[in-house]
Amino acid sequence: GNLWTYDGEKGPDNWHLDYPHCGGVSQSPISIKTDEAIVDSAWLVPFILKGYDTMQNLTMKLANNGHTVQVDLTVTGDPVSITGGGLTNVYIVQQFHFHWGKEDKRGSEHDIDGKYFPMEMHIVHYNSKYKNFTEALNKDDGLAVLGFLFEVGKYNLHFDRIIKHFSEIPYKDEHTDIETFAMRDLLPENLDGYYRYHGSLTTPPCYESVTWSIFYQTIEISEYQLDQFRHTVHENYINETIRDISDDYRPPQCLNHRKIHCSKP
Ligand code: BO1
Ligand code: ZN
Repeated sequence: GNLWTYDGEKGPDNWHLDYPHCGGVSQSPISIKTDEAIVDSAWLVPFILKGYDTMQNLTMKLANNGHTVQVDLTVTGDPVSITGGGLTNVYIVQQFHFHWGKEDKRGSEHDIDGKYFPMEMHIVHYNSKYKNFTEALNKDDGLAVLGFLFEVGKYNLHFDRIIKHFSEIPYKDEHTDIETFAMRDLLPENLDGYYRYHGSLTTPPCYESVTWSIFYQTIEISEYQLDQFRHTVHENYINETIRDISDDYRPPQCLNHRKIHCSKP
C-alpha cells in the first residue's frame, strides 16, 4: 500500500508520523514574501547550465509513480549540470517532475505573496561531490532543485513532448522511454531572477537537503495542456478505482529561523 498521500489519513498533516523529517523546522515548500526577501546581487550570480542545450548522451524515461509524472534522466557522457547561481558546487541533473491542481487557482507548492499558480516544475540535481543521487539525498548540501511556476496562456509546444506520452503511462508504476529533447527548451528565457532558501524535499521522506531556487519568470502553458495533466494520469493501479493525479502539492511550511534571499530587486 501507499504509505503517504495528498489527502485524508495519510495526508501532509500526518506525514511526520511515518517520516519524522517531515516535522522538521526547515521544511518546503514555503510562502515567499517578496518584501522580506534579502537582495544579494553580490553572491547570487547567474546560473550556468551545462548540457542543457544538447540531446546527446542523454536518455529520458517518463514514469507515473502515483504521486506525479516524472522524467528520469540518464547520462552516458558529460553530465548535464548546473553551477553558478550562488551554488558552491556543481550539481548534476537527476530528474524533473510536476505538481498541479484540479483548478487554475491552485497546484503550485510555492506561492508568491499568497498567489498560487496552476503548476510547478521541479528539476532535481545532486551535488557532484557525492557518488550518486542516493548518497546526496539526505545531506545538507546534497540537492539543488530549480522550481518553475506556470501560468495559463498559449499552447506550449515543448511540453507536448511529455504530454503526448501520458496515454502510455495511465497507471501507477508504468513508464515509457521518450525521445530526448534539450532541457533548455522547457525553461523560460530569463533565469536572472530567482528566490533562494534552504529547505527540504516536499514529499516524504522530507529530508532537509535542498538548496531551492524559485524563478521569477513563469512558463506559459494552455488550459488544454493542463487538463492532460489533470485527467490522463491516475494515482492507482489498473483495476482499482480510477483517481486522477491532481492536487499533488504540499501546503506551505513554517519559515522559522530562515531567510529568503533573492538575486535582484
Ligand atoms: S521535490 O522536488 O522536493 N518535490 C522532491 C521530492 C522527493 C524527491 C526528490 C525531489 N526524491 C524522491 C526520489 C525517489 C526516492 C524518494 C525517497 O525520494 O525521487 O526516487 O525513492 O528516497
Ligand atoms: Zn517536486
